Amino acid sequence: MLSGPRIVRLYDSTIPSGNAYKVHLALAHLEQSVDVIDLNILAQPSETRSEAFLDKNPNGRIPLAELSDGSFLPESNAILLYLLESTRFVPSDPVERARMLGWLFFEQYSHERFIAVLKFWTYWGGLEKKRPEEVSEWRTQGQAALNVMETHLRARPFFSGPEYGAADIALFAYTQSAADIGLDVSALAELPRWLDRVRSQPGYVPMKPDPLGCAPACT
Ligand SMILES: N[C@@H](CCC(=O)N[C@@H](CS)C(=O)NCC(=O)O)C(=O)O
Repeated sequence: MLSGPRIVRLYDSTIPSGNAYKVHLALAHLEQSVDVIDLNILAQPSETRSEAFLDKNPNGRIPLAELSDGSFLPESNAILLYLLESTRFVPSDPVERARMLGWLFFEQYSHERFIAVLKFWTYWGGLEKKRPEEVSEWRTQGQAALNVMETHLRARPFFSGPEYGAADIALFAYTQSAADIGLDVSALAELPRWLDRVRSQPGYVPMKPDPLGCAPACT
């Protein structure tokens, strides 16, 4: 990690959040621990929308890191990079580092906003409340993101350069649930191998389980 204020607290949610899990997995690899505060994001309104929380993160979302200087750092991939910069989990070669950043941006723009959202509504929100066209768009775009990952993995073992690192952590968080929420991974040979490579990294910790187990969409 760079020299700078330490992360002392992580605002997480009571239900499993892949975005918060990214930070937990990075902390586990670094053998660090922080205080955790779990907020109820299923409450109406979500506890992340209270005035007190919005003062900390005007975007009203977890994960949120609290730093030792009293300031706050939102956005899972920004927290990930802050924790892992200058460690073996971020390439030092400028081009490899930029490519790794590319995968962090891909994760947020082309992957998370479809697969994470589909996962949330499948397990927790009630998919039937959403318009079928919207759900179908999440599935199409989520599947497309998995295909892009598969293509990359045919040539390289990881997304963070030659070694496992920050982009692998970010992409693993929701990709691990793709099959459970009904995305079709049967034609993707490299993706499951990469999931196993991530699970076999020293210090790997699993995400807290979805209490409902396999979602209705995959039965
Ligand atoms: N781009 C953000 C997304 C964060 C996000 O969507 N958080 C969800 C939980 S995974 C949340 O806080 N939802 C509660 C709400 O929107 O009120 C990140 O990567 O950290």
